[in-house]
Amino acid sequence: MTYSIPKDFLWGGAVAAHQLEGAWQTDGKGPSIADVMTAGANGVPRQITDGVQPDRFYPNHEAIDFYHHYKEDIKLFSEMGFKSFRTSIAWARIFPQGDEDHPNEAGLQFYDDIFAECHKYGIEPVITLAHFEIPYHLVQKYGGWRDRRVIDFFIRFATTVFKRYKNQVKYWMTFNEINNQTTYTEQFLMATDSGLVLEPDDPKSEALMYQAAHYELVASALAVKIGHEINPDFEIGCMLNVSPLYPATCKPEDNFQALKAMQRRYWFADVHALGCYPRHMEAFFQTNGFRPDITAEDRVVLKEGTVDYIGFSYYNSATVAAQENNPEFHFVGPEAAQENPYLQASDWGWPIDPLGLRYSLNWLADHYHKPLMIVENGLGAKDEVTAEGKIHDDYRIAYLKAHVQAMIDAIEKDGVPVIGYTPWGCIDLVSAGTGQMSKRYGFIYVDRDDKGNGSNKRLKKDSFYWYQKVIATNGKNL
Ligand code: BGP
Repeated sequence: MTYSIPKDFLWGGAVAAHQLEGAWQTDGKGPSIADVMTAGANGVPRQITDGVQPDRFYPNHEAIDFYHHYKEDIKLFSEMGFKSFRTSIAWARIFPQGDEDHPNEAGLQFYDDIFAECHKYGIEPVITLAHFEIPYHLVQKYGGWRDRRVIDFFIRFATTVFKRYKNQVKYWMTFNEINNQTTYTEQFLMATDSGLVLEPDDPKSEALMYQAAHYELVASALAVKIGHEINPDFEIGCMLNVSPLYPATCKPEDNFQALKAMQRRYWFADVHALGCYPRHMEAFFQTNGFRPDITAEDRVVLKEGTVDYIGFSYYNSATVAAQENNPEFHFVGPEAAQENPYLQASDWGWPIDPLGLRYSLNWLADHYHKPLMIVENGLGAKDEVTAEGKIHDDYRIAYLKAHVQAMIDAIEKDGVPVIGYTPWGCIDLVSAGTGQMSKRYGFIYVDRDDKGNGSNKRLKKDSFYWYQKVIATNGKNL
């Protein structure tokens, strides 16, 4: 057995429907939760408005208009040598309201066209079913994932697309960064994941988040089971946001805090990959008086629908310390993070830690014994276009180079089974966190600003040529 990058490694790039497609009302699409999210500005976070307000700006409505540029964009991906392209299907294109009986044919046709275009260049689509999107009608009428009936609507959607794209798509993922949704404190982020529009200081919020997460986990397991019945060759994974949690010091209390924080961040993977809740979470529900509706049938479903692989995003690590006055408080969200003096951070304060990627790959391989796919990684940065129309993004190349090297070390030196690498925002798109265009990740620059002005012209950055070389040499030439 040799440990090296496999010949059929899925080098590619990743995006999500609402962050690039635009065309929010085209060909029968219904509004999704992303369509009522404003852009953030000058430290003011994004907001969820009550429906679309005529005087507000909604960056996802037009995004980078991939809906009308997809041929040009997929051609550029093929020029870089992509073997895979990760995107999501906008649920509200297929079921505009979410709870109707019949799908929207024009929405289905759009993804037929996307997948055909990918296959024309030998690019394997990797598809997320729910990437921070739920039809807005399901949020208004049912309160999002707090309602068990949403499982049925999701399964109708998943079954429809599994059958339709049975021969076009092999790799699927159920819910994007599912583990982030019980850690958010910002209203819009909780809403994008689960369609729960919660007030952060509502005492019921936390219990509701766990309830919604449980329904999503059941929906995910059911989807895995049904997907395998429709096509036994499907590879259906979960998707986690991974950010290893380091102790701030070697003090036992800080180490214990880091251990608890890892448990609290990654228990979703236990449910997805091992088919049951870990004991520490059952105990956590008990201690906190949460009584989520988890039936005996649900537990059977979770066991029967374990995932084939673990997809995950990796951007940074985080550091935690025990709270002296509150030893049983365990870090779950960014509010308890400590600064790590050994790491530099991005312009948005995300610590840059390539070794943390190797750490995460090892940790996930040890715990779950499943193939792993890095489905997001990258540096959000402000880019400048020179008078000659060039973008010299050496900072992005440096970030990606170090992370690809860490991945190669994990494969070659640690024997971790990694099947693909799809860096985030392979073409500039609307940032999920800020709603702005100026936090750019792409190999391809898009001429569009934070207010939605610009020609939408695509330009190749220096990183475009760098990544082309990496793929052509299967990671040998970084
Ligand atoms: C992940 C999401 C993506 C993406 C990325 C970068 O959490 O899955 O949708 O947006 O992070 O985050 P941001 O856009 O906030 O920089």
